[in-house]
Amino acid sequence: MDPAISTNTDSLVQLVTPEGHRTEPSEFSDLVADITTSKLMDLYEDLVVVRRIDAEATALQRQGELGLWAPLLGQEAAQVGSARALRSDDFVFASYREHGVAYCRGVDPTEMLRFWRGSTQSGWNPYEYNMTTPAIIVGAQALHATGYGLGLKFDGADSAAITYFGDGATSQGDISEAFGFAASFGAPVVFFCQNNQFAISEPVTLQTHITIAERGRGFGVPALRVDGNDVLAVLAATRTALARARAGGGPTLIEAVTYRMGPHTTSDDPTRYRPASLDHEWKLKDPIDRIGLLLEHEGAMDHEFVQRVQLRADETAAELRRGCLGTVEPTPMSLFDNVYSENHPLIDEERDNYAAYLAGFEGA
Ligand SMILES: Cc1ncc(C[n+]2csc(CCOP(=O)(O)OP(=O)(O)O)c2C)c(N)n1
Ligand SMILES: [Mg+2]
Repeated sequence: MDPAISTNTDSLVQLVTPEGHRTEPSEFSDLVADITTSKLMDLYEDLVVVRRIDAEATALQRQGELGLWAPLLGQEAAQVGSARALRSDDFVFASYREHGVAYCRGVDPTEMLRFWRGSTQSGWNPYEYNMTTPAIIVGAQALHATGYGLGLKFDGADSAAITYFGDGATSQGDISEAFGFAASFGAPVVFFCQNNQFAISEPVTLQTHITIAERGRGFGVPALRVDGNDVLAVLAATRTALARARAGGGPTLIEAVTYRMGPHTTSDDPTRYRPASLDHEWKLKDPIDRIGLLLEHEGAMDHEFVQRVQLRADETAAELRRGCLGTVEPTPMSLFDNVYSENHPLIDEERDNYAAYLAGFEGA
């Protein structure tokens, strides 16, 4: 691209370098001054446990126990850092990849899997965790968050909505509409974009010639670019955006620059479109390694702590596997339940037809 027309001048907010060193103090580091060593250790544990949940779910899919899984490998810091900035009364509108956010909201890992196993049409009860179930329609959830945010404003509530979507989603009309609407009406929404560099096989460089942050600004949404593999920077950026929303300042877009280290889903083979050199480049920016190194530099990475985290990850993975294998599958006929709150002639007809179809297998 011609540098003369490039407006890509945004720098990244970073508080911890990939080598595990803190950057110079800044307004952002002030925002996480309360993160003591022990709180940093908790964040590290979150990152490790979330990666383990993801690895176990990927393995379950490979073993035929799940129909599909959308791995988050590499995006742990973006998810944990943002989710740990939220209050329980904030509402999360997620895409299909936010297992780390769901974990931080308290969703039971086995509850996360049921959707991917095809054992439920949706997932958990959104009101139990103030988090929606996975949205497959790319970008749609940003509109839902905007509408919810406006509702909060009308109610005079001081909570906020946050919506997660990818880099590719910013090419969808839904995201543009959500940006425009939220900016015009001052909706208390945090637009959290995980720019993981790819939309399936499409690189972000093809999606946009300006930064994603600038896409938001074009609609009047103030935007921040943050190192998405730096859990502290993400926490600081999300805190700022939430504070703005709560104070009546309207929406903020956070572009968390990260990398999807694995495939788009378990049905995808990234070696078909992604050079190994790019994987290698990003491996050096691993979100878990850098906090591990920081803790090591600060003398907190002792044997006891490492063991504790390992045990927690192992226990969570074992529980998830037990829960998945122990799923009580719904009966085929339950497919027709809860479509409408009352009987509906079309559903009644389809139910009868399907029962007759199933009866055809009896004695076969
Ligand atoms: C409206 C719509 N169009 C296309 C798809 C198919 N699709 C599923 S995921 C995806 C790519 C999304 O990429 P991105 O927004 O970067 O999110 P990521 O998967 O990288 O987290 C596409 C095109 C869809 N689910 N919904
Ligand atoms: Mg993407």
